[in-house]
Amino acid sequence: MSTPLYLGLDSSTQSLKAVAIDDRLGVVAEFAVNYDADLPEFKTTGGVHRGADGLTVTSPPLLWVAALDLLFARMKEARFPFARVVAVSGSGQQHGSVFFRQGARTTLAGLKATAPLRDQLKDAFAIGASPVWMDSSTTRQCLALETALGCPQAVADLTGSRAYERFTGNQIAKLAKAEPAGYEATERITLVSSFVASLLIGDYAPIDVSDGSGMNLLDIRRKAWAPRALAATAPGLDARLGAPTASHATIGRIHPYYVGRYGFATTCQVVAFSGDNPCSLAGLRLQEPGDVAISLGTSDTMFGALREPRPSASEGHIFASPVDPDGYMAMIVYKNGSLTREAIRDAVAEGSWSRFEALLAKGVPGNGGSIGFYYKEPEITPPVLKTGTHRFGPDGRPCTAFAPEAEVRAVVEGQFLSMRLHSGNVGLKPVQILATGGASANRSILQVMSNVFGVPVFTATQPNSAALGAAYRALHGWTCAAQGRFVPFAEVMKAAPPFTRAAMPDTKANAVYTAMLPVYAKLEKSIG
Ligand code: XUL
Repeated sequence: MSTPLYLGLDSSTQSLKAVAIDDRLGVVAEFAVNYDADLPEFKTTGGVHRGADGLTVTSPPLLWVAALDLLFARMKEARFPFARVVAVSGSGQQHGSVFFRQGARTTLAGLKATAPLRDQLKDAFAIGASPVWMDSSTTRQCLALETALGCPQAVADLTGSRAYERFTGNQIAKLAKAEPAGYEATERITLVSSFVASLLIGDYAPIDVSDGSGMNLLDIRRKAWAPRALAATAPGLDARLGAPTASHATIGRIHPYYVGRYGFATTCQVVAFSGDNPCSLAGLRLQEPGDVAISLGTSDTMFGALREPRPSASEGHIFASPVDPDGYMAMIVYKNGSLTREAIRDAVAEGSWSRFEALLAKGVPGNGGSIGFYYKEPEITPPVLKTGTHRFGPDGRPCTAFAPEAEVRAVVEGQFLSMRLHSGNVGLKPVQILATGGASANRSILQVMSNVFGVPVFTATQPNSAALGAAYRALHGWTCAAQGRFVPFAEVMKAAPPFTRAAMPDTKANAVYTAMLPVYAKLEKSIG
């Protein structure tokens, strides 16, 4: 008999991807649909529509519906063996929401394989424009939630994050007021993740606790909706959200629509979908506290597994873990990542990475006491609205310029010192770091990372970590269901290939950074 396959979908901002793995965790197939290019009739740019106010950002949910059929059609054309898929799970861009109209549940249940999903679901939405994570139009609602619960830290203590504009509760609060008829007609609100899961099972799929932590509505300790947050958000919300589920739960079998149209097996299980960041945590196999990833991309992100939640009003987010019902994950996002490093490279290293590395090698760990803060973009961590560069000499006094080698070292060291400082504040204590994203190809940058944190740094080469994580989670959920118990994620991941070691810490350099950290923290405060 042919071996079983596990399918992971990733409904991201710009595309829908699929990654299939076998039971030895090898990737056997990858497919993608790009929204702008492949479904131009929805007229999206980067998968979204931007409002005239510059703050509102939405996507049509019917686009995500059409993309699912297109993706499966492409897979069918390529003779993808749907019949071998024993479990599917998925990832969705976090925070986005879909408003199903009354009666949509019946429509979902009655899907017919003879017509495309988009024809059958065109009237299923009470609100036609789904807010997505890029939306920042809900500052008023955020303030209202923080006032209702007491203060930003009180919201963080309860829900894992202070009130953020993109978080779903605040988006719902806005729409309930702005589109009362639409809200009134709404039977179920899903996240993007549980929306795609709903399409697959032909029923309203529950929101999993991990993606649900990005709503400012979930009590992250009880892993249930927080009544006080619901009450401060919109009337009748509890019934519209349905009960949240554990992330590894099997939520149903695939609907006959997919059996008839694409050849899935009737027994194919659907495991709860989750958010893209939680799925990336799974894709990078970060399951033990101390397992941390740093993604060096356009914006830098640091996330990792945690035992105890320690939410902060000014630093990042705490989500329930997607792979461990007793665990948590922390995520810290930086706006100034690669673009800022590149700006320094262009300014002092003639636009060349090898020149940049040579300059970095010229200096010493700790930069002789010179410290720089480079806010090319308004920064998220710590919150700094005013862009600009702040340089401090070894005496702690501001200075206007550094020599090229000090400038290069200051930007790299500063970014990692900031990560060490702020991740420490939310309880992340790296034991090892997995570096991903474009800039992780740069060995000298990884060496500084290793020295600042004092831990080994590894690299992961598999792109699409969210889709891969969804496939891993399909296998994990399926294994738990098959064994009738919670099987630790690590046990299921045993066959995965090891990551490549890229840097080992230099103890002396690490001691220099440890001594530098309080100085860095003080200077950061002075400019914030
Ligand atoms: C996380 C966030 C984004 C989205 C889209 O809080 O807003 O990372 O998940 O990728």
